[in-house]
Amino acid sequence: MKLYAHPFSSYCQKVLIPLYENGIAFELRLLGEEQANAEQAALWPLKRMPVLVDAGRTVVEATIIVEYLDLHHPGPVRMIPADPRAALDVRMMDRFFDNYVMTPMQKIVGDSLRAPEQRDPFGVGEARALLETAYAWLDGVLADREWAVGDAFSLADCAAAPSLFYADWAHPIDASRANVIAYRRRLLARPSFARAVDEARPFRPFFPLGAPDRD
Ligand SMILES: N[C@@H](CCC(=O)N[C@@H](CS)C(=O)NCC(=O)O)C(=O)O
Repeated sequence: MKLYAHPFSSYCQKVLIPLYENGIAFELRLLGEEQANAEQAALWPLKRMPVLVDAGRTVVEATIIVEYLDLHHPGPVRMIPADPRAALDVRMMDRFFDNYVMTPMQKIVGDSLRAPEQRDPFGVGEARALLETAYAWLDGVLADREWAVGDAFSLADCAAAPSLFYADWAHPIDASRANVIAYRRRLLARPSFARAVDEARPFRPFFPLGAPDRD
């Protein structure tokens, strides 16, 4: 199994978590290297990472890769609950983290990489407002939960970990959102995510907004 990825990428970390949770062996094809880039472009012209190749099959989109791993390489930690009703809750929270935390976080980070005359302050303002609303909603949801959906770690937490990790760097979570802050801390303490974060440490100087001296 080959994973085209970069350790500092949030969507790549999302799939590294289940790989590490279940000790699944894979070869990392490090994007940024010329040969790996060329292979990825041939596999997936949209050139988004991560891309998984397994048994001759190309799998794209982080959520689908996590689902694929759960189906074809199941381990002790199941990312999709067996109960379809619980699975629906997990998929709903996965959509929440991708659409309302990861996307606005990427907007803020991406905008800071643009030339000053190409920046989009209106769009960044919208992204910041969306993150505020997302943090507020999530704070209520997490009042009685250890993980994103109940007591079991799942796909939703794979989405939550890198999105909240970087969102807090791009648009800090206010101290009043104590449940979100505590959840982010629990995610950072989870060995699979802690490993992904550690492997990405050498790349922190490349964070365009300046990585804070913590985490
Ligand atoms: N919807 C995709 C998003 C993947 C994505 O945005 N990946 C970023 C890195 S975190 C990327 O490939 N960026 C390179 C680019 O935009 O050219 C997924 O869930 O896998």
